[in-house]
Amino acid sequence: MSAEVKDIFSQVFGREPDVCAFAPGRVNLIGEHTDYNGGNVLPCALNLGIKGAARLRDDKTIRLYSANFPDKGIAEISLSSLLGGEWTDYPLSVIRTFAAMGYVIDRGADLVFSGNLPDGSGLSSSAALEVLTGLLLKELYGFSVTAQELAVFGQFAENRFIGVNCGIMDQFASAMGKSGSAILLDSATLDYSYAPFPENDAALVIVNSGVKHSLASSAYNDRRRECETALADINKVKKASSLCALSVDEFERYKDSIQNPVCRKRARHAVYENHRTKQAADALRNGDLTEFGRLMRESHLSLKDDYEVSCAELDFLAETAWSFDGVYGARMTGGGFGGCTVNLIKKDRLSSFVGTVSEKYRKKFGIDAQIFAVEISGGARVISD
Ligand code: GAF
Repeated sequence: MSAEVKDIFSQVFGREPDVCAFAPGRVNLIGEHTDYNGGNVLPCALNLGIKGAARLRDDKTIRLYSANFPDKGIAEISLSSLLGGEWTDYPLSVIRTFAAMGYVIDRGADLVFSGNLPDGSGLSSSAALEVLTGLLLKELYGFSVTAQELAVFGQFAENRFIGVNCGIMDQFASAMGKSGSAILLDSATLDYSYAPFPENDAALVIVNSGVKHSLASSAYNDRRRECETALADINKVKKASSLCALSVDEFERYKDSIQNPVCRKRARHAVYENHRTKQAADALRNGDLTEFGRLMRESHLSLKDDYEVSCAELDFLAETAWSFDGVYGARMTGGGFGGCTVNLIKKDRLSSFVGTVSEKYRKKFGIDAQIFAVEISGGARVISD
């Protein structure tokens, strides 16, 4: 975000915006593929994300511009259609969601976006764009909407209009993040609490593998289906509202009712990962980073072996981190099949870690990994520029 979004808006639309806002991307510390299984997640909002600026119009036209896709120019869409294409589907889906929820949008608007999340890195640029659009609409039209509702609307937009069957984690982290803290969210109830991150003791480091395998979205939906099949089988012998409503002991008792061994593995990941996530939140609150790191490693191995959403690049990055003196823990983060690893590192080992991992990764895959320490930011908010 080199130029401020307010200036970009003025350059593009020749007028000052009425409102500017920011919505962060997220990194998930632990609790992967649990949010659509009724389980817990532990993400953090990042200091990286998307800024937006908006102004009401007197007609019924929506105009959208992204500084990240300048070649696409300004998209102009009528309020009566709200159909776009490519990146514009995200903000338009959120407008459609507000309409579906009964909010009256009868005047057009100009909106500009500018983000600094690395492309295709799995740090939730889509969720940030959805939450940001929701916040801009709230401010522009004076809607009474809570931050939590912005998350729910973002997920609704993605599920209903974009067609991605994601859980609530990414939108919730973007809307509800708290500076310096991870969020422990129970996706079944939306109960949440914050767990302070020990910023004095550890650096939170993201390594972007630079790969995104094409399997990612189809495999995501496959995993959801496999978990649903596992739950249906379990329910023949034990009533459970979701896989993560089962304790580890209950799962072990009833797991043989899951007919398909692949579905059984998927369910095992969900149940154990949910358990690990609660343990990890306790470890974080107790300042036990060694235990936290152990759980991160178990999480990665479970995602690799039981859930099968890792890939050679992520495994290599995680294994390289595990063998590095000064790393508490490391794991793939997000949906998988590429994207990033998240690493918890002793602060004084950061520069040596960057050098070692870059060199080894380049040697093995011929790719320059992007490695950056991040700060944990607050959730979506109105900004001055
Ligand atoms: C993606 C989804 F959008 C989230 O809801 C979550 O399921 C995650 O993959 C896996 O934990 O980011």
